[in-house]
Amino acid sequence: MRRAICPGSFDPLHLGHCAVIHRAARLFDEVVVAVSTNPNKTHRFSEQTRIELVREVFADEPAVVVEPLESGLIADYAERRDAVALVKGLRNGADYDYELPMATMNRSLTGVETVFLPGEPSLLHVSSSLVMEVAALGGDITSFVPQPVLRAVLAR
Ligand code: COD
Repeated sequence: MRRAICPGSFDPLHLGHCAVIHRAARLFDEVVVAVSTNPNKTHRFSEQTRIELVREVFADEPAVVVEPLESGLIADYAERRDAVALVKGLRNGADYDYELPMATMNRSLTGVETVFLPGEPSLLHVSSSLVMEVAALGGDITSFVPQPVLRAVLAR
């Protein structure tokens, strides 16, 4: 079984993330969506809520499992989970410049590969922070987030 890990904070999950996860699920037998919590960062949604939202959105995709990203090196986590690859979505050159050294470092640490998927062209401008800003200022975010996330954002 070829397992991949899609790591992210998903704070909250948006359609740009979803497209990457769906495509990863077609490339690998199992995709672990690993939801990270950075203790030095204030997250908008609790880890539990972020995990539940991803689970709800991918409930019909048996190849997608969702769990918290354990603290420590992501390369070690991938090795513990017996994953052959990390999957990252790329929006632009800045994402690539940021991700490339991490990908190379992770491969030299434990041999885990990183697979980059170019983001969906119509969703390259979508980020969790912009979605939340647009919503906070009264804008319509229905074309950027899945329904369960829309409900959660509007309930805040
Ligand atoms: N289209 C396509 N992809 C997108 C889009 C979009 N519109 N928006 C975001 N993405 C991608 C991101 O590029 C990322 O790959 C993924 O989706 C998740 O995004 P976020 O914003 O939820 O997650 P981040 O950026 O907060 O990242 C959290 C990680 C845990 C992935 C990150 O902190 C990380 O890689 N940490 C590694 C820690 C480590 O082991 N360090 C040592 C490295 S050598």
